[in-house]
Amino acid sequence: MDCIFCKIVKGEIPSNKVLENDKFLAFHDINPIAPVHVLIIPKEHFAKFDETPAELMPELAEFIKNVAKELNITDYRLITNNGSNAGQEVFHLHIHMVANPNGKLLWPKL
Ligand code: IU
Repeated sequence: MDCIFCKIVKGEIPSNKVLENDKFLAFHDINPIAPVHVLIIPKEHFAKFDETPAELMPELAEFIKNVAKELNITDYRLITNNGSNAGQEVFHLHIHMVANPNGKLLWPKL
């Protein structure tokens, strides 16, 4: 499958990794919109949020919390764009984690 995030998972395209386990990967967005902008993805390909099994969500939530710990941030915003009209451009589920460790997060939307 010609999916850029699957290629990142396989290591065929380099990424600036934050955290990884057997099921999930977090890496810095190449085009950050905030001082911290990390993408969190399942290693398995699901095109978007509503195609992702609900059973995966508890583990995904735990992983997201561990990413915040790894980044040493407590305040952050999570966003997933579900579908092109919502702004989704890469069709492999990803959760945006955006934060400003030095103050208020001034970016209202992606
Ligand atoms: P979106 O929710 O699908 O619009 O977000 C896609 C994000 O993936 C966007 O913020 C891009 O900057 C980011 N990205 C990336 O980090 N590395 C890539 O190789 C590609 C996109 I293509």
